[in-house]
Amino acid sequence: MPRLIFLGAPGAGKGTQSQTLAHWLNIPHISTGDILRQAVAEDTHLGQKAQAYMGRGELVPDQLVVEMIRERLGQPDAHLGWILDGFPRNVTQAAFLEVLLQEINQGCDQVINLAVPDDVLTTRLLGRGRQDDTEAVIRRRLEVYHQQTAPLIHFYSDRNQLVTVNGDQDLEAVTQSLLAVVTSTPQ
Ligand code: B4P
Repeated sequence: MPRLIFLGAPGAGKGTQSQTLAHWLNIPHISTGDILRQAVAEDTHLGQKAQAYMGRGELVPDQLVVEMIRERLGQPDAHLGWILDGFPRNVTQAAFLEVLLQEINQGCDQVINLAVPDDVLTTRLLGRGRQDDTEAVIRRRLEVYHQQTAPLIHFYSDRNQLVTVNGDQDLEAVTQSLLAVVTSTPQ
């Protein structure tokens, strides 16, 4: 069963596509954004801490997110495969994940970068209209992406794990491109 990481800017379609792929491959879809939004909705201790960062379009502090991932990857349904959507988001988180995967004797098969131009991202996010999809917050999220998350493209290409897929196609075409990549890799 594959273990996949989805990289991409906000609105690149990580959530949309990784949900489809996880269903197709019958593996858990682990979205840090979804876990954090649920924590906010349930007003947990984590949610109370995360809310302000998310509302400003900033990354939630690493120590909160890495503990969330450690706990989630330790659950029984994650032993055979997973898709990580929205994690890692910076080099610190990527380094943590490498150590964690060694500790739990797992590897990552592929890192998929969904590439979409910034102007398309903004249009998509404004159309979605989630609480953090206002113009000012989207601008900040894109800045944070370019400063903190985009360096992961080099991090993973240096490790020969990166595959880039054109995310600027209609939903079905992106899914087909992803399936072609995932099913062509021996697991
Ligand atoms: P996320 O939940 O990860 O959200 P995202 O990056 O904005 O969206 P995604 O790329 O998944 O877009 P989607 O498929 O939904 O993060 C939210 C916040 O949580 C962050 O800003 C941060 O504060 C916090 N956070 C999360 N992970 C963290 C971490 N590891 N560390 C610290 N903080 C963290 O698509 C968007 C829209 O585009 C949808 O409306 C969709 O329908 C549309 N769309 C998708 N593909 C399309 C296509 N091919 N054509 C047309 N429309 C398309």
